[in-house]
Amino acid sequence: MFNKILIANRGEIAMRIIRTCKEMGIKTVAVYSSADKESLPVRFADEAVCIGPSASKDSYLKMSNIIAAAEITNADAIHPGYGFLSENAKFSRVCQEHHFKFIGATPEQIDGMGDKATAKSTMKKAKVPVIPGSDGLVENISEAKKIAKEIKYPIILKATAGGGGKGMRVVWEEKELEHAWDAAKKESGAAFGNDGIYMEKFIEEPRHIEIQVAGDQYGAACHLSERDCSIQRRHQKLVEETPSPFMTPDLRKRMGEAAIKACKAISYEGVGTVEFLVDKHRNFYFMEMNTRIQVEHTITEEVINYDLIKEQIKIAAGVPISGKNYEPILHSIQCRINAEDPFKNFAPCPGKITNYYSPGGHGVRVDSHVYAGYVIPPFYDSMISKLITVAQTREEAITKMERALDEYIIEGVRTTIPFHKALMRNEDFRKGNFNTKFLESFDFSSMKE
Ligand code: MV4
Repeated sequence: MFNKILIANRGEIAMRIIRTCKEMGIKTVAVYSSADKESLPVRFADEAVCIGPSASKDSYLKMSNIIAAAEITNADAIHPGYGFLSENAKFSRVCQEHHFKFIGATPEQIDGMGDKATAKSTMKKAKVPVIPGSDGLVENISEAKKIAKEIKYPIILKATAGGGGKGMRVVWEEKELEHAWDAAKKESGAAFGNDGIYMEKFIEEPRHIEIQVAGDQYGAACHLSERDCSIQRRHQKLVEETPSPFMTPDLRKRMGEAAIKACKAISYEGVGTVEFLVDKHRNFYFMEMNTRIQVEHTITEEVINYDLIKEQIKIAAGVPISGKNYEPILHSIQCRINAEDPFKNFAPCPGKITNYYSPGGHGVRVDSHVYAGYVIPPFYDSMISKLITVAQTREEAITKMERALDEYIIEGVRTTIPFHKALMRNEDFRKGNFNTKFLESFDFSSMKE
C-alpha cells in the first residue's frame, strides 16, 4: 500500500480524498494555488505545498510544479481527482516516468477514450451498442451528405475531441447540413485544436444513464450499477440519482454487461464510468467513457455501501477486486450546490460566505470544503458542496432532500438551493418523468427566493 499520496486538486474532492487516506493510514500532501492558501485541504492534509498563483494554468494544471511538489515531499502516488489533469494522458505518462503511481487510467486508455471517434470504434468492435452513424471521422461535406441520407435525418455532428456539447450540431434536414458542418468544424478547431467530426443518428429526448465500473490490474471487471444524470443545464449536471427511475432489472443487466465489455476491451484499471444514451424504448447506446472518479460517485457509494476512493487507491496499489457486480439496495440523490444565481441564468456568484450551517441527520451527507468566513475564489468552478440523501425509496430520498435543503443556511453568496427546492416539488420530477431536455422547459418561475 502507498505511504503518501499527493492530491493534485482542490476543493471538495481534495477533502474527499484526504478523508479516505486518513482512514487508510496513508499520509497526504495537498497542493494549492495562492488563492487557496486558506482552504481546508491545506489545513487537513499532513503537508501542503504552494504550486503557483491563482490561475489554474499556472498551478493546478502546471505539471512540472506538481511533480516537483511530489518529489520534495517524497510522495509515492498522485491522485488527480476530477477535472484539471485527471484525464490528461501526458500527465499520466509524466507521473509514470517520475515513478509516481498515477491513481487513474494509463496514458493509452486516456488517449483511446479521449478521442471520441476512436472510443466509439473500439466499443463497436467490442460489441458494445453504439449509435448508428459514420465509421470514424467524416472527411468532407459530400461524404457527410451521403452518410446522412443513409442513416436518415435528424443527425448530429460531433467533435471527436469534444464531449460536453462543444462542437456539436443537430441537423434536421439536408439543406441545413452544409452550414452546420462548417460551424461544427470551426468551433471544434478553435476549442480543441482538432476539427475532426463524426456523425450519428440524433436520438430525441434521451436519458443520460451511466454505469459505474471498476477494473483491476489482473483483468477482472465489475459494474456498480447506474446513475441517472438527465437533469442537466447546458451540459452541466445539477442533480444525479441512483437507481434511475427509468431502470428495469433487465435493462440494468444488459447495460451492466455492456459496461463490463467496454472495460475489458481496454483492460481498464481503476474506477471509471461508461456513459450511455437511453431512448424511450430502452435501447441504449455507448456515448463516452470517463476514466476518472466523477463528482457524482457519492450516490453510488451510498446505495452499495462502498468507498469508491478507497477502491480506487486499492486498485492502483495492485489489490485485486472481487469481480462481483453490485445492485443498489437503497435510493440516493445528489444536488450540486453551486455559487450561482438561479434567478439570473445561473450566473457565477463568488465571494465570502458570511454565515453557514450545513444540514445533517439520518440519511444526509454533505461533501464540501467550505465554512463560515470562507471566500469562494472566482478562478475555479463554482461548486460549494454536494448535498446527498439516501433512503429506502425514491419518495423518501426526495422528502429527505426537501428537509435538508430547508435546513441549509448559506449567506453572502447566491446558490442553486432555490432551484433544487423547486425541482424537488416538480410533479414530473417526482414521477420520474424526465429526460435530458427536461430543464429546457422547466418553469424557473416556480422558484421562491
Ligand atoms: C447525442 C444526443 C442525441 N443523439 N447524441 C451531449 C454531450 C455529449 N456528451 C453528447 N451529447 C448528446 N449526444 C446523439 N446521437 C444528445 C446529446 C445531449 C445530451 C446528452 C447527455 C446529457 C445531456 C444532453 C443534453 C443535450 C444533448
